Amino acid sequence: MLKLFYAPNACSLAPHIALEEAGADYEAILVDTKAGEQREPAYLSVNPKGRVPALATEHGILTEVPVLLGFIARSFPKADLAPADMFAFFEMQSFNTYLASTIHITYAHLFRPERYADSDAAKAEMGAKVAGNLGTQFQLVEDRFADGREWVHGGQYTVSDPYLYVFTRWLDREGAGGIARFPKLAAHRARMQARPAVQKALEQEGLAPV
Ligand SMILES: N[C@@H](CCC(=O)N[C@@H](CS)C(=O)NCC(=O)O)C(=O)O
Repeated sequence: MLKLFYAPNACSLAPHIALEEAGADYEAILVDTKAGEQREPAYLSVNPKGRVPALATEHGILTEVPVLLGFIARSFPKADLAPADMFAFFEMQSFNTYLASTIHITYAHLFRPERYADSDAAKAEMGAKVAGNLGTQFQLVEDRFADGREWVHGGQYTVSDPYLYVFTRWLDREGAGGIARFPKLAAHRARMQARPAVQKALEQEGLAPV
């Protein structure tokens, strides 16, 4: 059985939702990142990077959200969570990688400033840039929806949608700038929260819709 190592409201919520959408048989294992469990030997033996998520599969352990999402989509083809066309599949991977390598890292400057700076002044300066940088980065995503599409890649719901949902949830956090400036992303977030799979994953993580 698949095992997903997750922390509530972390980026691991994306594969958590994807597993629900896929109807997968899986176990969700809580890693208490607030208590530092991700840096303890037991979890480091699962993921030496000391981060969630990790997905234990019959082949071995996978890490990195875009990889988990691609794996889930390919493992449960009947759920139709990724485009069948090869080029469209890699366009989806491109979008997911942008979220991981750019938008997630911008948030890290706000939530984990100690990773990048020591002095309070430097941390504050970095944090003050986050809402503006997220503004530029999310605007590119908002623009995709200008044609009236329902989901990130058009009419097909894919694993990019739960991944985007995680990061639009975080826009409500202090210093992130809010979602009001992105009406189409706000509508996408509401559509996501109407899905039973999303509601189930939120409930399992002890989270409320936003
Ligand atoms: N590049 C990784 C990032 C994973 C990551 O940073 N996870 C965060 C939660 S969203 C985490 O485990 N934070 C705990 C920590 O930094 O100690 C991925 O996309 O999976």
